Amino acid sequence: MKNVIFALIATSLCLKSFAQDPLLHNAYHRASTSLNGNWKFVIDPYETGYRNHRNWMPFDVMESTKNSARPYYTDRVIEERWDRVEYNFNTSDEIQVPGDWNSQDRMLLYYEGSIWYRTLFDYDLEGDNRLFIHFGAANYQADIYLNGNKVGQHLGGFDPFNFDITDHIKAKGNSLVVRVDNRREKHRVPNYTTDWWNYGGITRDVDLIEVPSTYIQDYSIQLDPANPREIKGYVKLAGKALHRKVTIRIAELGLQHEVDTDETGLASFTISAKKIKRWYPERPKLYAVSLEAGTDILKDRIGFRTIETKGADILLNGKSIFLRGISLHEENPLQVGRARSLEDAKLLLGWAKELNCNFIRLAHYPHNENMPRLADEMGLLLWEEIPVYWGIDYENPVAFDQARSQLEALVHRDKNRASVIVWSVANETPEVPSRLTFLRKLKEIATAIDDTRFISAALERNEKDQQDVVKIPDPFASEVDMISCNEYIGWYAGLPQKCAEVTWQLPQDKPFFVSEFGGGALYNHHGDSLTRWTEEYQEYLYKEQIKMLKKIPTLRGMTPWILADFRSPRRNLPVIQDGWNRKGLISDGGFKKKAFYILKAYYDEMEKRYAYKIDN
Ligand code: GCB
Repeated sequence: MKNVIFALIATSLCLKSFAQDPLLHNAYHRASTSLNGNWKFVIDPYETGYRNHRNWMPFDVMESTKNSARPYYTDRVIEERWDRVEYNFNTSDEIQVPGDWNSQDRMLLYYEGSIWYRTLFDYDLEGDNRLFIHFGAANYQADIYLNGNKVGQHLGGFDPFNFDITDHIKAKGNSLVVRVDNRREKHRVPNYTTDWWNYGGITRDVDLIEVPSTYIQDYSIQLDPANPREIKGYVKLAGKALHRKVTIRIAELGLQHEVDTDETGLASFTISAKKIKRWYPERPKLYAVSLEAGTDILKDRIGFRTIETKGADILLNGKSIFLRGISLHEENPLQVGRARSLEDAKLLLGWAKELNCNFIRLAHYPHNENMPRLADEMGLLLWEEIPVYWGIDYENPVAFDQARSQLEALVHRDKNRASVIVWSVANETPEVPSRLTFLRKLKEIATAIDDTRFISAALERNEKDQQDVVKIPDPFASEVDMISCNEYIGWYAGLPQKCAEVTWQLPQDKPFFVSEFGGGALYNHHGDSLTRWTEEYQEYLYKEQIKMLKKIPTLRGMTPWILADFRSPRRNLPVIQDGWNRKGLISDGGFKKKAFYILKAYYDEMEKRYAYKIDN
């Protein structure tokens, strides 16, 4: 009992002390010093550097409970522990940051556990400026130590996080140690089972970001959906002097607007913007926007548009649109591993453009910020999603907290991207009673930060009874703005001709969207149209699916599964899969399969059918 109480106290202290600092909005455009490069690493499958070998407690939690009058940091110099006898970062091997570890060393291909990283750097911090360390993402738990002090912990594999390290930085010889642990656990989000590779490591950029002692922490600048001739927004300062003047400028429109923040650093505003050119996929107009608060000047590129539903229609700037989409994972199949660069994003979005898409589903977790930034530039609308996927531990508040923080970080990061129109809170989640409350709360959280976009989730159809009338019995369907459903008629359910036998029964007052359909095909594997895994079968399936979907009057878009073959440890059929999910329209070698052209032809047709005139 004593041990349990000790563990509970320790855990709560730990949670409090290692909470991360509020995210810097638009870290993307802040002047920064990159810490990317080759870092030293130590593999630690038995957690020798993290837990006491006798009582399993993490060392830093133990340290934090010794003297509660002090901040809950560990005094222990992590590296001393490591370098003392059995480990030595200096003589260890190196690994590339950013990058997943699985693709960098054959020995780590299936590794799920802890790895310690270390990099050394010098830094001259000016005057009373503050310094943050910013991670694009690390999968899943990251514990960060600077010069032996624990500066924070982050949970969540795909969302950005930052810590204020001003109090720990030195001019010379800083040692940054990061422990990353990618175990799959019951209370994590996602938990045990996913149909994608659990790539571990520091998978996105690491940057040092220096800001003045008072700085712009957050802002939102968008067209007011209720009055699209006005820009509506807020700005939030953090730091020493919260009450001050902030200037918002859009030079191209001759707009300059001043606001005074209150004592909490917050100011909201509306700016008249009658001459503004709207953002459309066909004309992705972005404006250079700048915010100025004292010496803190932050620049952004923002597109202005509205998005709403009216009955079954989706209206972009008041025009009815059809979402010609495709799903994609954050993987560049040509280089294998987690995509991490702007070039990777260009390759994937370029392929989607070749398919004549105007919409992408970034499945099944927040992707690198390069994606929404590039989508803004290229004119692609986006569905963004968190990994509330399959069987989450819905009863557990710890799991909810991790879903919540990932959603908050995503919405916070991308709320000024014109491309993003959907926040999806779940994918194919089983109908257990606690799950509905879980999803409802997530919906509220996203809407509280940003109420201008659709809330959706990839739901399931009535699969078990295999009836010929297809419905979406999920009660969450009545709570989303766009009813979205994954269906594998013709692949997991029957042969492609099954598509001709079913009818869909759907609510008439909301847009219907197919978030997944598809089937596997190995590139250049040929046979007749009823032989699974051939390109011909996949082609036939796409033809039949499209014929079926065309009959649904409320259909306003789709994101078939999936743009390119991707790696998954669940997919081990020898010769055909060999660790790859083969539902891609493009192979792991970058070659287009036959079904690619079927979908493209359909999208060409839908583009004409939904053509509109851009008049503003
Ligand atoms: C699904 C999942 C997706 C899988 C896909 C498949 O329903 O949402 O993550 O990869 O099916 O290939 O079975």
